[in-house]
Amino acid sequence: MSTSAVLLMAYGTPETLDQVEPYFTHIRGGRAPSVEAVARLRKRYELVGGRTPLLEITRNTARALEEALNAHAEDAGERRTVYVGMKHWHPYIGDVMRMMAADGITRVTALTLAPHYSRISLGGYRKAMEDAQLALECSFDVTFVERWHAQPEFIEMMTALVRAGLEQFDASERESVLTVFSAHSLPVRIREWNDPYEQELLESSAATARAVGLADWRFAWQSAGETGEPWLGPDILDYLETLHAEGVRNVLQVPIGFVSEHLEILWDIDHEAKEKAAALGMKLRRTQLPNDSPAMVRALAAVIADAENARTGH
Ligand code: FEC
Repeated sequence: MSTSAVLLMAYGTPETLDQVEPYFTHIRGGRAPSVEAVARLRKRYELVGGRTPLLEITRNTARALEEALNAHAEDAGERRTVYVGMKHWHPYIGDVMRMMAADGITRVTALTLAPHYSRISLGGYRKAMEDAQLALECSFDVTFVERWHAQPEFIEMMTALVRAGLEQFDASERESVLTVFSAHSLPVRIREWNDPYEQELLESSAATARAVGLADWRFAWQSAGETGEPWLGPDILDYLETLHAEGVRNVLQVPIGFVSEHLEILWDIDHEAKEKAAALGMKLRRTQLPNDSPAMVRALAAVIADAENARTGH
C-alpha cells in the first residue's frame, strides 16, 4: 500500500434537521447561535428537502478522482487513496486525518472544493489540518493547494458550463442575456489584510467570460451571513434591482465560487434569487454545478499533478 494519499476537503453539511444546531455552532467557532437564527436555518434545510447532496457529491467526486489518479498505477504501492474530510461536519478533517495516520499515510496532497483563496475560508481548512496534526502528535508531509481558480481545465469547464447555461434561454432572448458571476460574500474586513479572494474571483470570471466571448458581464456576491458587520456587496438580490433599472430582463447567474450543489445554490439561488427576479419581471437561470462530472475530475487531477510536480521540482 502506498504511503501517499489525497485529502479532498469540503464545507460539510448536516445530514438531519436535528444536526442543524450543532453544525451552525461549529461554523460559528463554538458560539451558540440564537434560537431564532437556528429556526431560520432549519427552515431553509427543510425547504430544500431536509438535507443537501454536498457530502454525497464530494464522496462521488473522490471515488472518480481516485480512479483517475490510479489509472496508470502499475502496482499496489503506487495506488493512492482519496480521503474525504469536511470542515464543519462529519466526517471532520481531524477524524479523517487520524484514520489516515492509522492507515500508514505519511504524505498528503490536500485539496479543497473551493477554487479561490481567502484567509477565512481556505485558511480554515489549513488550520483544521494543522490542529489535527498537533492533536495526533504526528507530522504528515503536506502539500496544501491554496488556490486553483486559474487552472486551465477549471476555466475550460466553466466556459462549457456558461455556454450550456446560455442555451436555457430562447434564441430570441439570448442576445440580451447578461451573465452575472457570483461567489460567497465575506466580511468587508478581509480587505484590511489584502486578502486575494476578490481579485482571484474577478480573474477566473474574466478568463471564463473571455473564453465564452461575452461582450459584457458582471460580478455580484451572494449568501452573506448575518453577523452584524458589513459584508462584501453588491448582494445579488439588490443587484437584480440595479440591473432591472438598467433595462436588463434576462440574467444567467454563474456561481463560480462554488463547485457543488448545496444550500447556497439550492436555496440562495434557486429560491431567493429566482423569486426576486420573477418579482421584478426578470428571468434568472443559473449554470449547472461541476459536481462529480468528468470535467471536474479532470480539473482536480490536473491541479493535483501540478501541485505534486511543483513539490518534486518537475
Ligand atoms: O449544503 C450545505 O449544507 C452547506 C452549504 C454551505 C457552503 C458554504 C460555503 C462557504 N461559506 C463561506 C463562508 C461563511 C462565513 C459564514 C458562513 C456561514 C454559513 C452558515 C451556513 C453555511 N455557511 Fe458558509 N457555507 C454553507 C453554509 N459561511 C448554513 C450559517 C448560517 C448563515 O450565515 O447562512 C459566517 C460564519 C459566522 O457566522 O461567523 C464567513 C465560504 C464558503 C465557500 C468556500 C467553501 O465552500 O469552503 C467562503 C457550501
